[in-house]
Amino acid sequence: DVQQKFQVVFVLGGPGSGKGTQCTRVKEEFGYVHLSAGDLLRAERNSGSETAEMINSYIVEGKIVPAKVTVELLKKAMESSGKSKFLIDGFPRSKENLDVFYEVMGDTFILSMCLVFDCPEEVLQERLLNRGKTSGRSDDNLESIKKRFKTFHGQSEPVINEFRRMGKVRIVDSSLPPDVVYKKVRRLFKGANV
Ligand code: UP5
Ligand code: MG
Repeated sequence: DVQQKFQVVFVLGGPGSGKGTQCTRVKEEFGYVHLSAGDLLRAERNSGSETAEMINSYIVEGKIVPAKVTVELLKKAMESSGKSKFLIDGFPRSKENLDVFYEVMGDTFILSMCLVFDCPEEVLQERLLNRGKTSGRSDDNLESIKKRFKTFHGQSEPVINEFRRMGKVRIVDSSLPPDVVYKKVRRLFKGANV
């Protein structure tokens, strides 16, 4: 029964493309639960669990944490929320991520759409370096940023292409100011009837 399944929107796009910023607004207006895979991983790292050090080394290197770890965190967060509509931000960012998600979640979810933010790399780099002055994020430095871009092109873009073939992708230009970007985003959520 459709009613009882999780409704999932995957939110993808390059590092600094505005996934978190836009998800916050969608959450407020449309009542979704916002789950940032990166935030969940950073929280897990900070918890000092046995995987903490491993997670941190992947993040600093801009590499993708083994899917099992991320999917378990997402699954736990989805189940414990008691809610049914989710924005999954920054995931899946590799074929392995996607495969393991399907494996673990089975047919408990329906993919509503995959929202993709598109923005030139120079703009992203400037945003991230700027944020790095205050964010405290261990990957907001030029060296890590370059590695994040490389991983995005090599591993995440192929997944976006797969969603495109499935007819699930909605692309939004996120180089414009946040308010302008959100005007386009909200139209997708109104239209998608999700
Ligand atoms: N900003 C936002 N929108 C703007 C706009 N329209 N105009 C001007 N400025 C704008 O925004 C980034 C910055 O830009 C902010 O300062 C913002 O004010 C400004 P934000 O909304 O934070 O963008 P976002 O796309 O969320 O950027 P983020 O840095 O979070 O993206 P990443 O994809 O790089 O980071 P994430 O947290 O998803 O992942 C980090 C790492 O975790 C990965 O590199 C990887 O190592 C690991 N990871 C996994 O291994 N697996 C996962 O599934 C997920 C993460
Ligand atoms: Mg983010």
